[in-house]
Amino acid sequence: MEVMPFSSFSVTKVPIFRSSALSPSLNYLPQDVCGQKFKLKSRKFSVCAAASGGDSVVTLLDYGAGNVRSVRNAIRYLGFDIKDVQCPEDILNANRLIFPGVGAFAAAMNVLNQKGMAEALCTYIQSDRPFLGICLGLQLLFESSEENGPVKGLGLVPGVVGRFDSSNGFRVPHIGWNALKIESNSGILDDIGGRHVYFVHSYRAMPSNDNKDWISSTCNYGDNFIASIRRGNVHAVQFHPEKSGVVGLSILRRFLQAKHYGVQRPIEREASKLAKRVIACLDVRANDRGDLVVTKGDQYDVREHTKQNEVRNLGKPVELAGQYYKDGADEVSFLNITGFRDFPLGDLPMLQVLRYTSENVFVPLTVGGGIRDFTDGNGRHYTSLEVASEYFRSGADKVSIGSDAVYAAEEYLRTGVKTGKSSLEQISRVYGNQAVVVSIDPRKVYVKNLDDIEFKAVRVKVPGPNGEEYAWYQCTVNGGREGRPIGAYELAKAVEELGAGEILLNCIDCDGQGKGFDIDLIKLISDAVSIPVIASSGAGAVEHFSEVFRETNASAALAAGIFHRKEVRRVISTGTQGSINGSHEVQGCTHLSLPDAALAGALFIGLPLLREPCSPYEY
Ligand code: 1PR
Repeated sequence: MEVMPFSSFSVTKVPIFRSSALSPSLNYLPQDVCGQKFKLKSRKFSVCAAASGGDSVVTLLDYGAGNVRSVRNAIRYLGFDIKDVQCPEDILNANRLIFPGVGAFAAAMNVLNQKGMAEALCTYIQSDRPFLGICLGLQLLFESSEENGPVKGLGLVPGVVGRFDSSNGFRVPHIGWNALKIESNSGILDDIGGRHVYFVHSYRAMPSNDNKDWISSTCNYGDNFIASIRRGNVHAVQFHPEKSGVVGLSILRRFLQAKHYGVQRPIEREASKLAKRVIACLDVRANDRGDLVVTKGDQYDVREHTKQNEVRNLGKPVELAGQYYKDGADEVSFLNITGFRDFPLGDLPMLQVLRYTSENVFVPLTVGGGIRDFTDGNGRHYTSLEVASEYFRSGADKVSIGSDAVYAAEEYLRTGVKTGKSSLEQISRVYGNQAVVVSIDPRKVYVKNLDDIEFKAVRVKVPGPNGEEYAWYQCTVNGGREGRPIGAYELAKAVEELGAGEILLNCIDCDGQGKGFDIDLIKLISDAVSIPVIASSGAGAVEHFSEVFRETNASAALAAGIFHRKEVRRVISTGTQGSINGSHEVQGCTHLSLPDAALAGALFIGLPLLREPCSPYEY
């Protein structure tokens, strides 16, 4: 196969291997990382004939750049043990290797180069040893990436990794659930059919003549992009099998067992459009006895209106999260609602909740509350980045920032300067903006005239108590306790610029009321930004979900009370576990074409068909 030259440097092909057992296309590599010209540490690597570890051992390449806990949990859940790569020889000695790339392309390549692992990886892959790259672990196999670059990759697969184009209305990052178009015999995807898998990424590799022999599936998000590649025993996927529920676990298991694939003909099917997500939210706090409980407020008041005035206790966080996962939630969010006043790293139970939950919940987990710089009672200072890192290490895939993002946005709008020091900027720089959600807690303020207010206001569908036709949405901090001089619109635009990857848009007025989402607010914000917006607060009936997806450009809808009160026992999954023939799919800015009734029907309580048939995905 010809290796395409790419703009930043020229590629000269050099023979690396002479083994006739190798696929011819693996005999030549660009002379960057895997060749002689950019020698790393000039070792002579060879793959051990008798690889180490038994059949139940998986070697994991975790170069320490982020959260690979979910991958670990999924591997263990499937009954395999993990051997961590400590040195390049561990790669060469692996029986099967999983490389869950996380973080930024350049940082990952730096680590791989510095540790001599890039060369070992190339050697291992060229020898057609069992390999599975995940997300960045797929991108790194290509020649280069435009992410903060161009930056050279391993150069095993022809092509340049580029950013999704958001100018055509597609929100970047691409976050959510898609079905794939199987392009060739993928082996590990043999059973996937029209089922959805979870993506979260801003960069992607595109199909071309030069890499077409590698491509096993593609997906579409504005452009056609490569969803997976396969050559022999070498696989890599852009999506996250470890976060794709039972379907993802099945893909992982096929790779780990590596016995049953390779015989089935791919099913002809187009890739799906991005599905709207439904997120189950658990507001968590310590009750008056100090136990961490799931609670739920009415307009943020979480205390019972009784003599004792106790915190409303709706159950145990780990149990409820597990239940919602089983019921088909596309994602689960924990909000540590008193995190603004307690120090979250002192709140070890919350970290434990994350650890236990992530052992059995294989869809994305978000955690929020208390992400800010903090000095504890002993004078030890913790940065917000350290707080977030602890959350990621404990199993979170995304963190959500509330109050601190408001302060950062105010500062940015006042000075016009991005200091790079806010929690939002720091965390998104290190973990990527797809890992940072900003949670907005606005309160509706009615006004008579647009001129009465300096913030963006909307004409409301239902006039205010004194006949006001307009309203603006005032941001609050500290769990709604303090109003700030900034509107939700101004905040959303500012945090997008500062590096937020997603917006969780609550509404204090609607919270817990069960009367539906605030459509005016959600339309205002989802039209204003090009990152995904999660509509939150007010869901009380299945129709409210269809309404918010039909009337606004929200990418996801989050609810709490409706699930806790068991009014909708099955989570209304549009993307994943409960995908109903892809019927809820919507693309970019276009609206749901599905009639309300059909969606509402699909969202119906306890509808057993919401789950895919267990076989062949049962364990
Ligand atoms: O400011 O960074 O410490 O973050 C605190 C986080 O805790 C924020 O995300 C904030 O939204 C949340 N929070 C603080 N106080 C409360 C409270 O309820 N007293 N909960 C609170 C926010 C709102 C939603 C809720 C939806 C759906 N809860 O998350 O789950 O409104 O509810 P519904 O479907 O029942 O209507 P920081």
